Amino acid sequence: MVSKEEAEGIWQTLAQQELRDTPVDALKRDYGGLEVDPVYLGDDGAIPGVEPFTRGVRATMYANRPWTIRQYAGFSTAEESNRFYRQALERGQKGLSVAFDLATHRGYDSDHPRVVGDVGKAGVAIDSVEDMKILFDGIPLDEMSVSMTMNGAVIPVLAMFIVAAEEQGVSQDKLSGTIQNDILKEFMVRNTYIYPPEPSMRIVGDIIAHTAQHMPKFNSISISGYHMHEAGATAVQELAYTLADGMDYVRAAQERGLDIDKFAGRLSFFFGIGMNFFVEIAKLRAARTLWSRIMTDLGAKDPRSKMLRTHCQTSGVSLTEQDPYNNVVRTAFEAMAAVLGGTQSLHTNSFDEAIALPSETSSRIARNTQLILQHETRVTDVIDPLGGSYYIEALTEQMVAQAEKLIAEVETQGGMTKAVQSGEPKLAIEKAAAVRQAAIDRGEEVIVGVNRYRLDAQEPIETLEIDNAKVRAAQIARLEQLRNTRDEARCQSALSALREFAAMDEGNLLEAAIEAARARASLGEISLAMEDVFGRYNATTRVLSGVYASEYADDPQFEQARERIATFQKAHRRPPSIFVAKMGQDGHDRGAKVIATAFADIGFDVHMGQLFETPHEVAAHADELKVDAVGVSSLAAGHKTLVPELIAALRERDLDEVAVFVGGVIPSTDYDFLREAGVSDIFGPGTNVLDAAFSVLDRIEGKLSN
Ligand code: SCD
Repeated sequence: MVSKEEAEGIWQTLAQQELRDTPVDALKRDYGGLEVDPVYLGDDGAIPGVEPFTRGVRATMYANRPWTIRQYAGFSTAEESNRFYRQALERGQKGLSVAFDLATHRGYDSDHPRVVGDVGKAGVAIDSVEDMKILFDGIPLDEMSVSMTMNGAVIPVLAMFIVAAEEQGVSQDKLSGTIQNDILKEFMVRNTYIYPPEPSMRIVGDIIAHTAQHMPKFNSISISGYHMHEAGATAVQELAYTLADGMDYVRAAQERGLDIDKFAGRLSFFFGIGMNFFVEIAKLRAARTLWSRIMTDLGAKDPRSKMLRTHCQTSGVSLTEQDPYNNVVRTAFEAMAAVLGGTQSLHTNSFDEAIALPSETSSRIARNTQLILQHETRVTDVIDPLGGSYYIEALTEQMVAQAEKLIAEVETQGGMTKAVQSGEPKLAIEKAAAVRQAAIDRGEEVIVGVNRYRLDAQEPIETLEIDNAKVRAAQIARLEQLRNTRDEARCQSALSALREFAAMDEGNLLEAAIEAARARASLGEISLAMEDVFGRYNATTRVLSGVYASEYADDPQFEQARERIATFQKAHRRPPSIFVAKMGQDGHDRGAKVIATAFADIGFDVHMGQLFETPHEVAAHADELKVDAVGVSSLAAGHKTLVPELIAALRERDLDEVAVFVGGVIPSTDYDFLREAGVSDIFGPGTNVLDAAFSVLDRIEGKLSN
């Protein structure tokens, strides 16, 4: 153990290296006579910038360079998104983070029939390198670091980014940024996979190998707990499963013969930050501590290989539709936790995200939340200000110990690639989500404006709406032009080469795709060339049972719901039945799973559909299963296209008596539209599950008695 004086010396040396020509003393602050040092050290040997990096990955942290304000954004067309990015950069944002639409995520061009409701919604539509060039027009890619949230169609997207930069005159070795490229968590929670787990892991490896050799400033992966957090994982689950994912990626790269110290310095992380303030701070500290240990065990020698550098995003699920301005406050506290936890980069959610896509005003407030933290609160002056707090240190230690235990469990299953195939981590997260939902519904966990202090009436707020039919038409026109003007023979031969690489299990898929992107192959074509060999993955949907019932044992309202089901059963000689559907490319299934689990426990006959179905497929299931109701869960803004199509498809089959319900992220301004289209009831975020169950029962009984 180093003494306090020795720690001081070590820190001074490191800090001076980071500060280069600026003297360390320049970091001291004087708050009107109160003298403040940049760091406070104890005799526990914990030093910022020193392994295991519990107190931060840099000695000087924000005192020298604040975290990157990196707002995740993208919508509609490349032109629209480019305009938005340029404006955000002028107004204080520091790095870019591209949100792609779900069609792009799942490897479909905008003209594909399965993506009619998804184009340009929840992200920007990118079909080819031409779109990618427009997206970054006027943004120098040798200066701006760009994060791209892409996992499924990661090969065509990264290839197109590299080619767009190349045609901007920027070679790939100069590119800085991050590609998410974290497929394991997609199988666990986010669901934007394309291929089965094994070829998907090969793709991850190909990207790590390529970037390690050709793109030294580019982070090859963003190992993400955020989506687990959003799916309802506990902090320990998020921490453990994320690090376990990281271990599998490291081993996959090592198995290809890569030297750990050649690629590990460019692995990065991504965590969600929720409302449990100190737990979230401790989570980041525990993550750094554990990763450093894990990497040492995996053979890393270079300290940079052992640094857990992370992006954070404030929690989407903590936002409420009710009394939405409360979300500004929630986001500010979460952002503060991310910063006190030592994040490298941060996205703050817009307050209207539980309702719709962020508007210009809400985006500005979200960005300003970080600017205020950086410029007004002085939290950047002192490095790891909570280090040494009895509480924080104890929480950190406890989280390290619990996460270690969970990681060991995954390891006994043979690592995360195997564990995700068994479905165990996914079920564990779903169970945690159901338990939490029950605690909220019972009022044990207070959500201000939702289950307490609720407003009598709420003013609608301005929201952003995308005319996706217009975006789709523009994309289709550009695709046609691309296909009519390219050198078809060159394009087809590049695609054949890619297909062959995939089939032979050798050669780097990214390198083959770069050539295809240069030859103007579209995203869908590049993706399909690999799908021809790997196939498209269909996950089997499993629904938990018993969790909700055990949380609700003896609850009078729950009992009342069960009694009504029993009465229904007596009258109709069967329970009421519901088909829970996910349509389009929206893979967020937490809400759908919570409803399916809870309704089954109440006594409904619940059928859970597969992900990514078309309205016609859902109508066919409803017909076959003879259900009383269809519950649609929509979180990616496709509801105005997909729900009317579903109702039309049900009518075509003479299923007018089937009641349709919609839940998820639905702006209240769309409620009338949906009701007029024939929807029986709409359940926004924060709806009490039992209230929803009563409404569904009322409508079903109403329809049956007509
Ligand atoms: C930093 N630097 C310092 C320093 N601090 N140098 C001296 N002193 C200090 N105190 C240096 C770093 O070493 C680095 O240089 C450079 O400054 C930039 O700092 P950084 O810390 O690396 O920051 P950044 O470039 O922003 O990178 C942060 C990550 C990166 C490493 C975390 O991976 C990243 O930006 N990730 C963002 C991921 C993202 O946006 N995801 C969105 C996901 P060198 O590089 O030379 O060392 C959205 C999503 O999924 C939404 C949900 C959904 O869609 O479902």
